[in-house]
Amino acid sequence: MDLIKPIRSLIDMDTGVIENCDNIIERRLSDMRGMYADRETLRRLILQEDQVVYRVYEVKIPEEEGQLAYSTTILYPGKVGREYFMTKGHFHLRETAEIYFCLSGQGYLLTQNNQGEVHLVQMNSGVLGYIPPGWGHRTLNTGPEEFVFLAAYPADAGHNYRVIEEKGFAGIMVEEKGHPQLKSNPGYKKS
Ligand code: PAN
Ligand code: ZN
Repeated sequence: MDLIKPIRSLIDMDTGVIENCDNIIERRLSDMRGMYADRETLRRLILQEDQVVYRVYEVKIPEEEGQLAYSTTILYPGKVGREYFMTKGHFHLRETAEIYFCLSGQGYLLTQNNQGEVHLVQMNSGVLGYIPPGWGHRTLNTGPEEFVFLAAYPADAGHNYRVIEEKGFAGIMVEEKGHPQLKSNPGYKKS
């Protein structure tokens, strides 16, 4: 294992910005093609303005056993049709757990296991969501402000985006009469 020195990370609880982070990932609407049921609205929104849906601030930690990686995610408010702005979502390559700790805003942690069983965790400031090994995960911003959370996971967990890109999530979150509702995804491809 690399012997690295202890690290001090200063995180702004409102904006999620990690001072002196090593990397910022930016995902725009055009990175979310195929992930929303309302494809036509997504296409129109991309043409209008290819908005940033979320940013991830990362601190560089060696991707090896024993190390703990962490990052913040800032998920902006918005919708594509009736579906809320969300992260792409992924499974980890190794069956490892992860925690999400909400710093500000409100949203949901949507998880799914290999049998297609879906579980929702409602998130607001102070809520910690525990993702057990084997559960795919994505987050959704259902509030009017930025939804900000800290994630921590084994640094050698690896990320698999392909399963969700190809099959989708079994559940989708849509606005109905002003409230978020979990619905089954008509486009979900069971294996
Ligand atoms: C998180 C996510 C982050 C962005 O740090 O990577 O919220 O979501 P996507 O990776 O699905 O685009 C995490 O779960 N890391 O393992
Ligand atoms: Zn993860």
